Amino acid sequence: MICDAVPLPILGCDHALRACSAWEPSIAVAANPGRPGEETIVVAFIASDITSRPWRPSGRTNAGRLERSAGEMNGRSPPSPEGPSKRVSFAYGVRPGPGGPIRWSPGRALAPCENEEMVAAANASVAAGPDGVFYCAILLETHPISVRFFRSAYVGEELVFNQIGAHLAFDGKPWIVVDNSKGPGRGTVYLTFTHKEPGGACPLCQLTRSTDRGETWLPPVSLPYSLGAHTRMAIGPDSEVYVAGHTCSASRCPDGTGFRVLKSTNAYTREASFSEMCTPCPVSLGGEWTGVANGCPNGKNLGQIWIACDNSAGPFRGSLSLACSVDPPGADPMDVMFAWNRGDGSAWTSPVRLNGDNAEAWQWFGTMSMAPNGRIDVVWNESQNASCTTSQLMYAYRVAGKTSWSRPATITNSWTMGTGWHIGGYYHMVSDDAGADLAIARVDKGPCGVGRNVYYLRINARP
Ligand SMILES: [Ca+2]
Ligand SMILES: [Ca+2]
Repeated sequence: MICDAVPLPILGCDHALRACSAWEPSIAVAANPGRPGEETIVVAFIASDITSRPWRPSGRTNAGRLERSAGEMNGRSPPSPEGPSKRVSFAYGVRPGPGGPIRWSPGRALAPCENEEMVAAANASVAAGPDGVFYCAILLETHPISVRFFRSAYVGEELVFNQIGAHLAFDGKPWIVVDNSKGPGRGTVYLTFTHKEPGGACPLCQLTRSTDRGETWLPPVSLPYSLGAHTRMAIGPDSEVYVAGHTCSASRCPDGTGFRVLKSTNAYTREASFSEMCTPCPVSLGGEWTGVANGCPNGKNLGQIWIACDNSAGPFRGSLSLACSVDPPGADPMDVMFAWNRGDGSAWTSPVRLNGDNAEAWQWFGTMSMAPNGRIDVVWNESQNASCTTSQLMYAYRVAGKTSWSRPATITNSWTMGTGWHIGGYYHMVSDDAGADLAIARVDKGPCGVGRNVYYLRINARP
């Protein structure tokens, strides 16, 4: 089973600039309300109009950290004198019906754009609402760092994003989801972000939400624990909101380290309150979350936690699933692990390893999504050699109503990562009952030579 990886068209602000490289994609899919049966797929990503600057390992520091090369900006550093090195752009595809051929179009860059201040944009998060409208949140590396929020509209045949409201004074990677359930919070847009006090060691996770499609935002709620910049959310069938994350290192945070899951039944109201959803706490995924890997295989980020809630009418309705690439005990540096909870307050299952591994290989960028019928899809990059320079994409699934997993399948050919490259912090996948839409980045030959490029893949579920 090898999927075709479709390179996505990338344009700059004025439809004239061709971006040289793109990475860290986010994907969303929605039915087109005006055209029955037709779907729109949006992939937003970081793009650069200049040649990619790979990450450069600076040697083994005691923290294993990597420093960026001169052309790449640290999150709080001023823009480089050559102008913005990064912007957020998008591409969109129209699928006429299930299984139909997708017609891709380049979208205009969202930010920064022509005649704007010289800032860089990073970390796009895109999601679709029940009315077929897409939302996109973007971290802007201004001073101070802020978030912009965009809403889609069709202008003639072209899909565009328009900025809604003022810059949000948030200073960490945003992630958004929309409540597509039939519960009382349907249509609410949720946004998590991290906030770090000046001089503070520990990033705090906050959540805000909009009940008017991004026009206004309710006051942010500070979430318990020091969940870092890698939180993800899931919506339950009755508009419950779940937030999964990982507390930062035990030495820096009073809460200790580990995976946490929080639940709110009233997050769409001003009274939003969250409680723990973990028995025991923290939740075990059979290893440690690892953010830094000494340049192997992806510069620094190796993935993050994903959470999904079963919204099907099946026997597992309301159940929760967690998946993440973690470092298991022993010499093996990374596996993709999964744990499951019935959503009724009972204990999480023991973690399950989804990959096979006879060679202590890296299974990184573990990415999970759940179909409306309850099927769970997980993909990951699997390195095939100790130097981590070559990876291929793997896929496993759990059919609705079952607790056993498929054997892993290879779904792309190998690609060479190369030393020093960084393709962002995650992949992103959206599942439907017939398969999954997946956006990835990898390093290969692009319009300006070897660099980072984004691709779309369709995974068809086994009947
Ligand atoms: Ca290990
Ligand atoms: Ca492994």
